[in-house]
Amino acid sequence: MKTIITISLFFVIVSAVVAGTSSKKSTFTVLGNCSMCKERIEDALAIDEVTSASWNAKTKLLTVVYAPDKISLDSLHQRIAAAGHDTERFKAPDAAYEELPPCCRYRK
Ligand SMILES: [Cu+2]
Repeated sequence: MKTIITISLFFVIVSAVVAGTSSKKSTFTVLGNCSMCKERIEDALAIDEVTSASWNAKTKLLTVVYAPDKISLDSLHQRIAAAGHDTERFKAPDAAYEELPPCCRYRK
């Protein structure tokens, strides 16, 4: 009986810990050109709510691991757009785009 209580208590604690640190992985397209873009895009997601962010200049794909209970996926898209890079959901404001160095301008 004592063992059963101990085991169930263990599972309650484990599930509480897992729930508290829930993270989600998302991959989506972000427009950009070079390694400077990579730095800018990843810097835009250098926040506590994001565990990791990695953008590939060749595939234009960004993979991000974040805490969905703390920040929405839309907010992540918006942060990137505000830095000057179009995402699948949000277009960068013209003012932000104009601030990009010439080598980073991806709109033809
Ligand atoms: Cu660039």
